Amino acid sequence: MADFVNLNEAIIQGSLQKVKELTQGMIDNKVDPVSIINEGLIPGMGVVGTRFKAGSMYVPEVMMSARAMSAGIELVKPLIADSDMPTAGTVVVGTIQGDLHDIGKNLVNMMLESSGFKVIDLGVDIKPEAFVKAVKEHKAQIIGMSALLTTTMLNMKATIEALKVEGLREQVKVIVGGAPVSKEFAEQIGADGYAPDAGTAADLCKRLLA
Ligand code: B1M
Repeated sequence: MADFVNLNEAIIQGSLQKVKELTQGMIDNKVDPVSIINEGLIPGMGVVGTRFKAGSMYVPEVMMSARAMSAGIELVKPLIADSDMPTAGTVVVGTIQGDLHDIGKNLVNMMLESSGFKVIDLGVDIKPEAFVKAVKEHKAQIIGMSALLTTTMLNMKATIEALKVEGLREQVKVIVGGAPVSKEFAEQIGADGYAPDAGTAADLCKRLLA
C-alpha cells in the first residue's frame, strides 16, 4: 500500500527533498503514476490552498509547497503518456496590458496546476489580441486575467470585447482577480467570475467547468 498520506504531508510542509524521495520510492515500487499525482501530490496541495485561503499559510510557504509538488510531478511525468496526464481543462492566464505585476498571477498558476489544470502562462502586459490568439491556439476553456493597477484594469473589459468581436465569447469562460478587482467590477465588465485569492481561483475554474 503506497504511503500517500506521508506524501500529502511532505507537500504541505513544502519539503522538496522529502517529496522527491517519497515519489521516487513509489515509482521504484511500481505504484501507478497517475495515482501518485491524484492521491499523493494533488490532495496535499489542496490542503495548502484551503489553509492559504483561511490565512493560516502565507505566500512563501505556498510557493515552497508548489515547488515541491512540481518536483514530484517532474519525476512522474515521463512515465505517463500525454493523453493519460490528468487535466481538468486548459486555462490561459496573464496580467493585463499595461500592468507588470506577476506575483499574484504566478500564485494563481500554481494553484491551478496543483488542481490539475493545464496552464498557459502568457506573462505580463498582455494585449487583448494576445489573449484571443492564445485561446484559439490552445483551445482554452478559461481565460484568467490579473490586474494590480486601477489605471489599467479596464483593459480586462477590452479583452472581453475582443473575444466578442472574434465570436469566441460563448466558448470561453473569463475569470478576473487582483487587488483592485471586485465581484462588482467583474459583473460590470461581463466576466464569468471573480476570485479574491489563488485558491478560490482554482475552485472557481473547477465550478465553471463542472
Ligand atoms: Co506595484 N503597485 N507598481 N510594483 N506593487 C502596487 C499594486 C500598489 C498598490 C502600491 C501602492 O501604491 N500602495 C500600486 C497600485 C496603485 C493603484 O493602482 N491603485 C502600485 C504601483 C503604483 C506601481 C507602479 C506604477 C509604481 C511606479 O513605477 N511608480 C509600478 C507599475 C509598473 C507596471 O505594472 N506598469 C509598480 C511596480 C511594481 C514592482 C515592479 C516594483 C513590483 C512588482 C513585482 C512583480 O510583480 N514581479 C511591485 C509590487 C511588488 C507591488 C506591491 C508592493 C505588492 C504586489 C504583490 O505582489 N502582492 C503592491 C502593494 C501591495 O499590494 N501592498 C504594489 C502580493 C500578491 C500575492 O498579491 O497580486 O494581490 P496580489 O494577488 C493575490 C490576489 O489579488 C489574487 O490572488 C493573489 C493571492 O492569492 N489574484 C487573483 C491576483 N491575480 C488574480 C487573478 C485571478 C484571481 C485571483 O484570476 C485570474
